[in-house]
Amino acid sequence: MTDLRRVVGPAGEPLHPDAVPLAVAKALLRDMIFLRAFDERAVALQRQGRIGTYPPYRGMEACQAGAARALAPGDWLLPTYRDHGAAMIHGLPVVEALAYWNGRVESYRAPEGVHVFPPAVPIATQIPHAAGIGWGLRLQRSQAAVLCFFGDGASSEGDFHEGINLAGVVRAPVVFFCQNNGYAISVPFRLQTAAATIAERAPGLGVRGERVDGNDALAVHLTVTEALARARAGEGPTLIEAVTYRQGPHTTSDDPGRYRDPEEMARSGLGDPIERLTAYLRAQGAWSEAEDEAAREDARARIQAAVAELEAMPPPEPRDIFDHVYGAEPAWFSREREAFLAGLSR
Ligand SMILES: Cc1ncc(C[n+]2csc(CCOP(=O)(O)OP(=O)(O)O)c2C)c(N)n1
Ligand SMILES: [Mg+2]
Repeated sequence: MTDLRRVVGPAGEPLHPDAVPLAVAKALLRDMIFLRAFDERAVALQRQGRIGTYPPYRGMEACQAGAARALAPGDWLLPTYRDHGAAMIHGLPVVEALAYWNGRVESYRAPEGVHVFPPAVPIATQIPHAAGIGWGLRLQRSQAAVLCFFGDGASSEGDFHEGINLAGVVRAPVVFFCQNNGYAISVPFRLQTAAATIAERAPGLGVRGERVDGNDALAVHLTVTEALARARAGEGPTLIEAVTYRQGPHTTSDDPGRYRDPEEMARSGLGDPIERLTAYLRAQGAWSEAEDEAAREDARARIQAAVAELEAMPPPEPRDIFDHVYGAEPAWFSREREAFLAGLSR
């Protein structure tokens, strides 16, 4: 189970050129160009003090776009803090992704009609949630499915085993999508588990396991599309391990230079997901310089508009930090709010 499914070779060579239509491949490349531009801009905004701490997904765009583009609009996406790329592909407005990392409570819930859960910051808690959501959808005889993102670090949590095991028992229509990006903050994968892969846990949990090259957007897209189809057909969940590489720091507060060899990415043999798909399409005469420039320009304009919208928002109210903590507020909590507000006006 250590083999990686691939459609595009590490240098962009077409291994299975008929597996995904060219139009889909081009749309995925446009998505990834947008996601990379967003990530770069968000890091710059953090450095300029215009948003808060930010976790970059640089290098993981094939996972985020390839998987999220496999969803139907009515399907549910459960992202982590690093998966706002996938969330934007599934319809989260760009300004909401920025606002979240600016600490705006308004953005802690996706707008009506956007089937994206709030990002899970506690590791792996979204895995049992996904099992429960999937089970509920199955009981309702819904055609919707669930795509649950998590990292390699999450695979060591109890919630990973409990959630996937239950989903298997009730045949919940869930795709458990693990982005194995090599690290959990500074912990390398070799110290995460003595198992060679994450996918090999699947049989023990009673579900199907797949292992895919996570820097190959077409292979990711195919693998997730097939898993979603099985989920909808009542064939139960799939655990997918997408092998990728976190090119940047854990967050903008981290310095990977303290624990990681800069040559390691080259040694991984995964290459860069955008360069790979670009080379693949170029080799087939399907991606011109003009198309590349147009995709970059479109991304710049969308991001610019979102930044302008973010910065036109009125400043947050200090009292907002007390909102959404309790459904039914205990008296001491209300008193704490009053004392806090009285302190502000002194
Ligand atoms: C329950 C819990 N324990 C610890 C943490 C601290 N923490 C934040 S990110 C992280 C690493 C997660 O690694 P991984 O699952 O591989 O995701 P990645 O950051 O690589 O996307 C940890 C341990 C947390 N957020 N939640
Ligand atoms: Mg990780």
